[in-house]
Amino acid sequence: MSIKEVAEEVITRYILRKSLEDWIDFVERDVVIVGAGPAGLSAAKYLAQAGFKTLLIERKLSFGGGIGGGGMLFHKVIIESPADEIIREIKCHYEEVENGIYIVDSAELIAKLASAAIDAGAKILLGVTVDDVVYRHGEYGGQIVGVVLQWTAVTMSGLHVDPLAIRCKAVVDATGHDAEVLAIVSRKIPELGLEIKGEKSMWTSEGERQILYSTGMVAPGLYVAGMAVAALKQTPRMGPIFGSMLLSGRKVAEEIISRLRTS
Ligand code: 48H
Repeated sequence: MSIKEVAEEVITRYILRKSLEDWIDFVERDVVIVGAGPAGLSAAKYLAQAGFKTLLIERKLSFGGGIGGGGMLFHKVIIESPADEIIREIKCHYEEVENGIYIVDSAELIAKLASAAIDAGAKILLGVTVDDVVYRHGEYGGQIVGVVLQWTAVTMSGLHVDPLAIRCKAVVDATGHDAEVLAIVSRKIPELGLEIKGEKSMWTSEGERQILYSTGMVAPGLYVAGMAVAALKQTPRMGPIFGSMLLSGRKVAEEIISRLRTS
């Protein structure tokens, strides 16, 4: 077997050309989701499935967020009903250990969720950090209309490099415990009235219920899903159970779909 010879400049040329073609397409999106954890991946799957141009931006070079850590690094996470509908949809293997309580391998859940989002048409950018939003103030008040991006490597280096921005109709904060996008908005756009109070100590069932209840729009153009909801609403953490994360992603997608279709 002879392996095809590929010149170095050919590799460079195609990577640059094809990446820039994609980036030019990313400049205007229907929805930008920040954070490729369980909530962000689930939201991306449902939004892309509904035909919306969906971009998922992840700071790290891998997706899955907190799923990979399982429960204290043991490689399993719990899912409870009705989120089993979602794990069946993405064809993730599971075992029902008690009525309505399911256990899955964390690595498989990451892979199947990401694959479902990508197959539905969502684009995922790794190694990119959202470090601000784009904001407009008009006659009817303020609105988030985009996000500001920087390479994670640049943010880590401390170099002063001005970022780029992209425009979208909806931004979802799915950044987990720190609710990073909401924290930026709370600091820089106080007139939107967002305050990050921080999550409460563990109370699994109440935490799961309240995440789902409070998922949705928090300011015009800005939505929250997953653990970021707990940081905003000061609701309890829940440990390594992921039903509400998956359902929160689906709920935020449904709300955005319905708002964008009627606007
Ligand atoms: C780009 C960013 C930025 C940024 C962060 O932490 P996650 O897994 O978040 P969720 O809400 O999908 O899931 C939470 C879950 O994993 C968890 O922690 C639970 C259930 N905890 C319970 C408990 O009791 O502790 O994923 C967020 C992702 C991560 O991959 C971050 O790297 C990424 O967002 N991210 N990406 N720009 N500014 N900030």
